[in-house]
Amino acid sequence: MNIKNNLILALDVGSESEAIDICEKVKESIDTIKIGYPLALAEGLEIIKKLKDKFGFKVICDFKVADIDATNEKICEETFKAGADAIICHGFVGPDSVQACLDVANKYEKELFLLTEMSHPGAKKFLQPAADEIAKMGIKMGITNYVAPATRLDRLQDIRNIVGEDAYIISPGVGKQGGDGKKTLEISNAIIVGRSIYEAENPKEACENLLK
Ligand code: U5P
Repeated sequence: MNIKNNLILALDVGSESEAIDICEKVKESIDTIKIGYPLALAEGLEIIKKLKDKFGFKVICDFKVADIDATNEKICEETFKAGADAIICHGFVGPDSVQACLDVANKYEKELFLLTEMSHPGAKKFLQPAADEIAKMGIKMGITNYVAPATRLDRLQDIRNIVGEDAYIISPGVGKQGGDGKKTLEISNAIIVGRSIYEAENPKEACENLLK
């Protein structure tokens, strides 16, 4: 995925009007947004096409898909049908569940991101011990896109070492969660930033400061 300025906006706002307002303010710096449950549950999946049509953005759906294969398939179908360019799935559910997501992404000629280790402190308890194996599974399955944390650069580097330089890694956790954008981009291909942009008094300036 080609992401302008290697910066993805996590648009976790609660309404279409807030979403449009933020997008208007940052559209010069950003061409890729990540939509998760907050906005999708508030406004429905139609919000994907609305934002794509209005701003020409690429949309990554952060639905952290984590069900049995048959259900994952249905979730991915609905998401790509609604216009998503990519979807994020969990890896801990194992290869059959992830393969179902990969098959649907391939069918739509869209992209799948495999979530390895999450960025919050609680991820250390269950997910971190499994994350290297999840990344190895992804490589074995031919997955080229990964999500790995900006909050633990040592772990981000471990995951980079496993998936290799050709893999595309996007990293959440910059700003509010404590991660440093510049250091993260020495390892990752793009950073995901939410609150530090959309909660800022001046989101446009927040974006520009991040890009500096
Ligand atoms: N996100 C994480 N960590 C992960 C995976 C996804 O923070 O391991 C998502 C959050 O759900 C949010 C965004 O949408 O990335 C980070 O937002 P913020 O902390 O910059 O506000």
